[in-house]
Amino acid sequence: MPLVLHCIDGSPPNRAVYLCLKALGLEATKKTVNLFKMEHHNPEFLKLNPQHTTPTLEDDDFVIWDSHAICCYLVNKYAKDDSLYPTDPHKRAIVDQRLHFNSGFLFPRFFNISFPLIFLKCKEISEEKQKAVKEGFAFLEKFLEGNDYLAGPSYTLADICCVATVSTLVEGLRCSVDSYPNVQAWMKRCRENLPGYAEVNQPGLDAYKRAADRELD
Ligand SMILES: N[C@@H](CCC(=O)N[C@@H](CS)C(=O)NCC(=O)O)C(=O)O
Repeated sequence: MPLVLHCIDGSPPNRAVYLCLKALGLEATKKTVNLFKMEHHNPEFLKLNPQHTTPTLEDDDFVIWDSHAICCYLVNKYAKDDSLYPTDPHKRAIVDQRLHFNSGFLFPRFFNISFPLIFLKCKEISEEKQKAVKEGFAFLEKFLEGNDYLAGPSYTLADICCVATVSTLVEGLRCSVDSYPNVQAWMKRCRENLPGYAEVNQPGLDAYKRAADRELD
């Protein structure tokens, strides 16, 4: 079971996979893909993933990318129980909805701010982009009504994937969650209860924050 993860610590979807590996008690050999040096366009990497995104996972000769797909694959193949990704169709559908919410709604709103800021040195974060993030936080606030976690009373892949994005918006890009008490309480719960949060989410998040601070200060 030699898992190899092509990754970069600062990026939220990469840290979602780190959190998933921790929650499953799995180890992967990390191979850093330095996006600043355009290593994701190296021919060897493009052979693995023509879409040139990190994270990309190799499991023997099987290759899969997209953090959500990777996390689901890891649980389907290696989990000892279904707590992270329930097999009950209704419970799984809710987790899936939150995963698609992160993939199709929240992360793109992070990316719209992050890419111009970090890679194009465009320091202006427009009102419109900030409003788009707040819209995402408002939805999360609703999802969390009556629930400790995004898909029910215990953490799942939904929390793992979303918290990697949300923590980067809040701590890295200074997006305020002051008006979203459920989101604030959920972030605290994730920090305290997701296995390995301090070990595998926080350092990459801190590195991202340093890079963002250089542009925002
Ligand atoms: N939906 C994808 C997003 C992956 C993504 O955009 N990764 C960025 C880093 S945050 C990347 O590697 N970008 C390089 C590129 O798109 O060329 C996922 O969840 O894995």
